[in-house]
Amino acid sequence: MSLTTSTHRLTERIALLARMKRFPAAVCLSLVCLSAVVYADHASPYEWPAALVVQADLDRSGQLDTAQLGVAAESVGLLIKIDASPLPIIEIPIDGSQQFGICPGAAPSISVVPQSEAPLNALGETPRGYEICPECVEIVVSGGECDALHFYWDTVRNELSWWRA
Ligand SMILES: [Ca+2]
Repeated sequence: MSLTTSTHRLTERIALLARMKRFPAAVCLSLVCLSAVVYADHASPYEWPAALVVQADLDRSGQLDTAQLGVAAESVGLLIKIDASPLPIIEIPIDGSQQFGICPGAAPSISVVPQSEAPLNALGETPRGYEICPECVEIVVSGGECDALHFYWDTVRNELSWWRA
């Protein structure tokens, strides 16, 4: 199975799971963590603009982490390095019909924002392992008119997770 095919199937699986109501979003991301392929630099389909890099201490380890957005024709790739160790690239379709996707129509963007009561207000519950503290920040990936995807450090499972409104 090629890298592209493998990743594409994974993306489809994530999208399917994400469409299932009440299915915890974090489970989808766990699948990403378990199954996704880390691209070697030479095999990556993405371009990595220098403007789409942010730094923050996501896991509050005391060491800065990096989040970088790669851009391709039909998807973006989110590469997060926790304390300089890269996690598998998370493929995010540029497709407004998919729950785990961003919309076309505006350049994809990435930013760092404080964690807040936003998920509680939007979802009616606080995602697992989501904390609000002076140092708690999350990564926001957005594009077009869709609600943004928020990636945060799940302090219960000690792994990256995500939510969206
Ligand atoms: Ca860190």
